This record gives sequence, C-alpha cells and structure tokens, in this order.
Amino acid sequence: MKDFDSNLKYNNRPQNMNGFEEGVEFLPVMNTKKVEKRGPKRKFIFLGVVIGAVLLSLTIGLLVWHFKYRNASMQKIYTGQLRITNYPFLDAYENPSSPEYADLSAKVIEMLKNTYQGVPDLAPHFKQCNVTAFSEGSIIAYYWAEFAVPAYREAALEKAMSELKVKTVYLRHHSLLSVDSLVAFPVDIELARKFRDSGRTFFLHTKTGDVTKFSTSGFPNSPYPANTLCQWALRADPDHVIRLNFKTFKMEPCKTPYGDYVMVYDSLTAVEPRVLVRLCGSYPPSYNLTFLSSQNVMLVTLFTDDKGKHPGFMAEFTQVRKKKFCGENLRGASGVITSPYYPAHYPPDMECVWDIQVPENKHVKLRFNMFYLVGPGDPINSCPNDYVEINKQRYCGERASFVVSSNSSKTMVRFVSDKSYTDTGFTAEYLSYEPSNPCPGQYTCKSGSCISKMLQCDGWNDCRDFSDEDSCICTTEQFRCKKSQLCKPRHYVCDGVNDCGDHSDELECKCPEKSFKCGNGKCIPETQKCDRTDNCGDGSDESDCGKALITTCTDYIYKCKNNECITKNNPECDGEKDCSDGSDEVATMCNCGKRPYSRKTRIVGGVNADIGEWPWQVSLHIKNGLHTCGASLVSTTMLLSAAHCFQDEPAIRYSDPSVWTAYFGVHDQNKRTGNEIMQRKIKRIVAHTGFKDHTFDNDIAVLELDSPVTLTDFIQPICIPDSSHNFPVGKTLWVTGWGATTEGGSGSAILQKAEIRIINQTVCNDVLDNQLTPRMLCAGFLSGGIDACQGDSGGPLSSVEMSNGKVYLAGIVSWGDGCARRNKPGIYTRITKMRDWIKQHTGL
Ligand code: 4AZ
Repeated sequence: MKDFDSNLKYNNRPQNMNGFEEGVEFLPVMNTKKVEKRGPKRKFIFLGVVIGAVLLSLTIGLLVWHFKYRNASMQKIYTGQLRITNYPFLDAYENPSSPEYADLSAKVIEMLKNTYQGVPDLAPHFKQCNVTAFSEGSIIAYYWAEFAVPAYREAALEKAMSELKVKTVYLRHHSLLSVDSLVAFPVDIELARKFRDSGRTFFLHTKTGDVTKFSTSGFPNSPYPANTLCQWALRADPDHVIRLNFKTFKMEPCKTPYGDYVMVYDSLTAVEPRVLVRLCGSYPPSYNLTFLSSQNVMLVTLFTDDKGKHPGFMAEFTQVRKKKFCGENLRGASGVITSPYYPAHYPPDMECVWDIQVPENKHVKLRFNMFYLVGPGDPINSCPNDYVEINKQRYCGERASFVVSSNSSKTMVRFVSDKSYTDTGFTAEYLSYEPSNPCPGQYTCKSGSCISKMLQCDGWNDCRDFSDEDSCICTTEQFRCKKSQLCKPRHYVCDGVNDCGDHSDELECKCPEKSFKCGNGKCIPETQKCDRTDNCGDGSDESDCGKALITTCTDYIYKCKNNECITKNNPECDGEKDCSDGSDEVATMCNCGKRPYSRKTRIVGGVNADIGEWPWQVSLHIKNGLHTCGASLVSTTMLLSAAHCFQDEPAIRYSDPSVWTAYFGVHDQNKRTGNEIMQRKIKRIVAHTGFKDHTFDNDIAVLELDSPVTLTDFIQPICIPDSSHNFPVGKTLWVTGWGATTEGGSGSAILQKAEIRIINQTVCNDVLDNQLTPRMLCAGFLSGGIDACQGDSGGPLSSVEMSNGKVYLAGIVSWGDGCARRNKPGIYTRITKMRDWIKQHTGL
C-alpha cells in the first residue's frame, strides 16, 4: 500500500509541455543524485533520443514495406492466340512432337519475348512463355505467358497487355514472322496451377464423314475421377466448323462457385471471352446440347471437385462446311427463317441477313415462334450481346412468341452473335398480308398479331402489347382494375388473389383494422390468429405461425408421430427437424418428389413435357392397348388414380385389375419400348367406397402393382402431402397427361404439361353451381384456355414446394364441365382430405 502511495505522488506532478511524461522512472524520493540531474539539458537529450528512435523506426518500417511488400510480386498468367500470316499451315503443326512444330513454336516464343522486351511495362516482369497448339487459318498459334509483377504495377501491366500490337517481326536466322490478331486474356491462377499439376489434354481431329466420340473417363459404368482438370482439343479441316453434341450429360448437380462443370470454348485456349457454354448438372436426352464453333477448333474442359460419382458425359463431334453466307434473299409470299444450325446453339461471331420481299401489293410480317438469344432481353440497353434487328429495332434475350410487322412489302432481318456464349436461337415464319385487312375474321393487335375476336376486352393481354384490352368498356360481369384499367371477371374480386397486379381487386374487401383476412376471405379478430383454433374454417389463421411447438392440434397443423404439433407452414421434409422425434424428416417419407432432370422449363414452345420431367406420371392402358387414364407413382408398388377410371361398364370390367397395364417412364405413347420404360400388371384396385358417380365425390383409387418398379431417373415417386399441407389459393401447380388437347378432340402422343393456379373454393363453387365438396380442389383459369381434359383423369396435379424443391401431389384429375371453357375450371381430388384413406390402403 505504501509503495502505491509513493507512485501516485509522482503521477500527480504536472506533465511537461512536450507531452512526454518525465516521471515514468518512479524514482524513490530519497535518490537525491538523480533528482539533482533534472534540468533543461537533460530534457533536450531525452527529447533527442525519443525523436531519433521514432525516426529510426519509421525508416525501418518504410524499408521493410518497400522490400517485403511493395516489391512482393504476384504471378500473372495470360493465355492468348495470334495469327501468323506468312506461312502455310502444315499437318505436322498439329503434332507437338514434330520438328516443324518445334521450329514454329521457337519462332513464336522468340517473337513474343522480343515483343514483351520492347514494352517498358512488361519487360521487367516477363518470366516465360510457351506455345500450346497451332490451328489453321492461316496459322493460329495458342500460347501462354507468365509475368511476376509487384502489386502496384499490375494495372500498368494489364493495360500494356491489352494494348499489345505486333505486325512483322524479324527474328534470328533472318526469318520473318508476320503476325496479326494478337490477343491475350488473364488466366485464373488457381486453375492454371491445377492444370499444370494434374491436367491432361486429348487432341482429336475429325474428318468429313467421321463422328468422333469422347467421354469422361469411366463413362458410363464408373464415376469420373475426382479433382481432375482435363481438356479435349477438337479440330476439323480448314473451311469447316465443329458441331459438338453431348449425347449424355449427367454430372454432379450444379454448385456455386465451383462443383463439377464443363466449359466449351470457341478457341483452343480456355479464356472467358471465348466461352460458348458452361454446363453442369444433368440434362434430359430431349435437351438439345449441340454447339457450333466459328472456326475449325473447339476446346472442351472438365473440372471436377473432390467427389466424382456420376456417370459423366459422352459427346461426339463432326465437321460441317463453314457457311460462306448466312441468310438468304427470299421472294415467296411466305416462308420460314431460322438462326444458323437451329435447333443447335448458333455459332458465335456470326452475322446473317435475310432480305425478304413479298408480292408488291402485300405487306410482310414475321412471327417468331422460338426466341432464345443470349443477352439481357431488355432492348432498352440496345442488346449488347446477340440480337435480331428488324427495321432498326433490336430484339434479344428469351422471348415468348411475338410478331413484327412491316408496313411495306420488303423487310430486312439481321442476326448478329458476338464472340462468346450462344443459345438455341430462333425460328420465325414470314407471311404476306393484305394491308387493308391484316387478320381476316380475327382481331388485329397493334403488333400485327391476329387473335380471336372473343379475346378482345376479356381482361387478358392476349396480344402481349395490351392492344386487345385498350379502351374497353367493362361489362356488368366485369370489374375494372385500377392501374392497368383491364376489365377482369367480377369473380376475381375478393378471391384472395391479386389478379389485377395492383391489388385493386382485393382492396374493397379488406378486413377491418386489427383483424386478419383468412384464405377464404373471412375476417377474424387478429387475436385469433395462431391461437391454435381454426377460426377461419380453412386453417389459414393457424398455418403460418412460425415454428412453435404446441400441444393442441387442428386439422391444419402438422402432427408429429409422438403427437406433438408444429405450427409451421408445411414442415414435412423441409430439411429441418421440427418434431423432437424427427418424424417430420424420416428418409422413408421424404425420399420422393425428386426430378433428376429438373431444368428450367422454357416459356414458349408448346406444352410438350420434357423427357423425365414428370417421373411419377403413369399411363394406364386397358386390354386393347390404349391409354385410358393417368395415375401417380407414390412408392415402388403403389399408384394413386381416380376412382371413376375403375367403374364397370357393360362392355368392360374396369374394376378388374387384370384388364390394366401400367407404363412408367413414358414420354411418347408411340414409343413404349426402350430402356427408360417399364411396365407392370396391376394386382389390386381399391376404389374409394365413398365415390359417387353423380357427384364425383371421393374420386380416388389405390392400385397395387404385381411387382415393384425399379426407380430410375425417369421413374420416381411423388410425395404425398400431409393432411395439414397448405396449398394456398393462387399457387401455381402443374397438370400433366396424354388426354385430349381440345374438348372432344383426340389425345396427345407426347406427354403434355400445363401450368394452372388454385382457385378460391367459394368462387369456384359459384361458377360451378355449388357442385364442389370439400374433397375437391379447383384449379385452372376462369378465363379458360388451359385445362385438363378427357384422358388426363387419374393423373397428377403436381405442386413444387419452394422450401425443399420436392414435388407434392396436390390433386388427382377428376372432372370438369367440358374442357378449358371460360368459367369452368378443372376439378381435382383434394389429396390432403384423403390422407387417412391413403394411409389406410397403402400404408404410406
Ligand atoms: C375427363 O373426362 C375429364 N376439364 C377430365 C378433366 C376435365 C374434364 C374431363 C377437366 O376425364
């Protein structure tokens, strides 16, 4: 305590003006000698020492920074290509061990070194360079160059590299190299290192008539290796381009940023500005994975991460003559134009011009049916990548079918693709029309499209430019949306769906303040929301209450196996263990609803399903071999279908299992043999005893197969939702089947799909004269046009759950008043209401 006191004494002294504290020595008061020394002189010495020390450490710091960091160099690798114009191409240049290759590559290396030495921002940093390949045209040399540059000089180096220019270079031994088109791009250092350490290149040259194949190693029986980086350098003869087609592509699902992936380049070097496509995941066989090069070379690279478990890819390539001209002079009254090599991906670096001229007294219009060009799809930014130009207007991106009219008999269509990334392109028909009557018997849209007169002022933008809905007077059956001014059917008002897009159809039905609006439109006091009682009558007040464990359950709350109840929207199989016993995530229940070939479905191009897109879709055939009903696979031995498909008729005993055969993995009804397809006989049919043929109530049946099916990429079960599963009004669902494509028409050979929406039960009951029971679900569009039809019965109404990407069976195609009629949506068996019955008869 005492010492402490004395220290305090010193600290209490006032500090000197220089800011340095003198008393830091803590001198004992009794040391008179030292105390005597204090005075101005001593102060200066001390100050000098301190300032000196500060200056010294600053200098040392600066020197350390200069030598250690400022000069620390970073590795930069560039890869590029250049064109040699004063030598002819020799076949030997394709063989890296030939003397001709060695001679020419030595010249190129010398030329590159000389070039870099002549540029002050490159010379001090240049390390080494090498040639990796030659191709024809005159001769294209591919090379890489390595630099070591301090970070602060990096920008200058990059600028110098991008501005490099070479013309004619005199080399040793009096040789001369004329070079143009010298380009170089920086390389990802990590990838370059990986390639240096473990990379392999396969060189392949195809000839006319040859189909050259290559694949990932081990394809298809064993997985491709992990941590590989290999490339295939593809070549064709001069004046040819390469057509590359991936016959099978099944890799690890896409992962960002890396995972396993394949890159295709329009070059023999792997540089971003020449990428044609980046591929990962799996593609169904129906997907056209065909790519064209702009020259006679292409490069395919494969990167795999630490797991390599999938079959990989198998590709083949051929050579096709390079098009001298792209486009045509067309003089007929109508015809078709397509992007080059359609439906393959168009080549990069292309320009095509179609000069269309129809008879003088007619005008010309173009209808684009397919349109997939790389680009932002927003013409405002003038289509910086690939585009179609008509009458000075550019079109790009991915577009639904559209029409462009010209008010003369001539038009010019120009297609341009840039040097990287390509898509499937376009198809368009051109037609001539009478200027005074462009759409005989139909309504003419502003764009020149023709639509049925019935579609005018119906509240739907059928013209796609809103011209059919412009200046309409709404009928008494209609309601006018505020923002768009569209006349929508009155049924849409207060149906819980924002049909107008600005909520104006849902405003006047707002519940009073401090109350909650139920999914069925009912208003309840806000305090009743999430109070574990179904006050709405449709469970909507209890279905979205966040995750909470409660003990009292209702029909709309998920019940765990141990009888705990979970107030979370659709907790089953969402990847989170919500029940304490884990019963919401058991593998046996959650191993369903997966689509090995799930890809983005495109917006236009009809309604044909992709192969493997609906792997639970089953086709039920009766004895005569005709598709009669649909069904859904729910396990390896069980199907769900509609009870009305199994009602006896005088001629056929539909309830007899032996009259039925179930087909799995079918896409085209005319192709029911093949690896993907399986068939099974039916052992047992259980139609719901509550099925009523005059109301179609309880329209459900279970079918048991005589033996289990093997699950494949094309055959998978759909998930059966829990009885509490919430399918809200307005949700989009998919209906699929081979049924009639028009009312009273014939079925489709190719599986069809249609995207529809759940319709409010009360509204639906209104338009269908109160024929709905709680076991029915209404889906479609009150405007008509899209619907299930005869032959689709028994098939699935599939719902993609956003939380886990799994697909759930929301309904079974049951009945309707005709097909696709206005105000007559399709009716489906509501699976959630059948959950206990399904469990009872399938054990699932
Ligand atoms: C049928 O006859 C049928 N529009 C199925 C669905 C619909 C109509 C008829 C719905 O199998």
